[in-house]
Amino acid sequence: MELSEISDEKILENLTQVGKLSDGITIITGAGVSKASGLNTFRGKGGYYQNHSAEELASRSGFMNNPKLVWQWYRDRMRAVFAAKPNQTHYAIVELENMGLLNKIITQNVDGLHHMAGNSSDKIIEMHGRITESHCFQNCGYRIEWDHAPEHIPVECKCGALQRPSVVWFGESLDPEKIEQAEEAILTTKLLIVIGTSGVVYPVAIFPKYAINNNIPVYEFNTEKTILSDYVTYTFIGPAEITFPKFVKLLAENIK
Ligand code: BV8
Ligand code: ZN
Repeated sequence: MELSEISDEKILENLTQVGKLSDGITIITGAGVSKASGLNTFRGKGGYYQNHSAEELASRSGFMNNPKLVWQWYRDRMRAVFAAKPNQTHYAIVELENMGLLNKIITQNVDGLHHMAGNSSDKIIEMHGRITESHCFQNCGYRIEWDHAPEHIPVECKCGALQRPSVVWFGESLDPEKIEQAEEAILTTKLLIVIGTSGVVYPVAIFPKYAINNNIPVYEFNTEKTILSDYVTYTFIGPAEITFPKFVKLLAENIK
């Protein structure tokens, strides 16, 4: 439903004494948050996975099978990330932190735009790593922090093996510490907000269900309904860069 279709009272009813939400809002972000910064999404119309399957592009077997194809994909994305700037959704999340309402951001995005927008690093859990870093595919220990996209691909490691992007691929486990931090954030939050994610990738896809099962209100911001929409408290349909700043403004006006 449109943000405008719901009365302010209704939107705020789950947020009794908004002022008491201090550090009480946890946010899960996905690729839809960075769309307005010129970065593509993975699924749906025009998404990255339209021409090549996720396994071909974002798995160890896909990399071993065709490292050049995978590095081509990551190099294109790195070029776009280095040119990208945060958008109104990122800045509205910084505003939430400045208002003392932000618990954590659990992001699936690897573009670093939450940091660039100005959120504190200790508020950001990058569940799937960072696209601007790479490390040795054979784990020799050599890592690269990139400030530009690589010219020559596939990128070779000093040890003679290949470098690989420091992101989490399908079939790879996430950093257990990050999972623990995220679970802790969900269970201590008073409101979970899910922005710009199709909600299909685990383990992050579990967290909204955790919240629902623990009677924590979940507000979703997306341009369309998702697999989560039937479970969440409200789904605000529209581009998050428009709808989410409006929501934050409503909160700011109601902080007691
Ligand atoms: C793991 C690399 C343990 C990083 C990616 C069967 C059942 C359940 C689970 C599994 C299963 N089989 C396998 C699994 C596990 C698997 C999984 O979840 N598979 C799913 C797909 C079935 N998960 C894993 O393997 C994870 N590891 O579980 O470890 C393990 C170990 C061994 C074996 C099994 C398990 C690892 C997951 C890491 C995936 N990495 N890519 C990179 O290159 O970035 S996938 C990719 O999807 C990205 O990581 C991305 O972060 C993630 C989520 O995508 P979204 O962010 O949601 O983006 P998407 O395009 O899908 O959606 C965008 C949304 O935005 C849309 O809804 C759109 O409407 C909306 N939108 C667009 N514009 C806007 C907008 N919204 C608002 N405003 C706008 N303007
Ligand atoms: Zn190496």
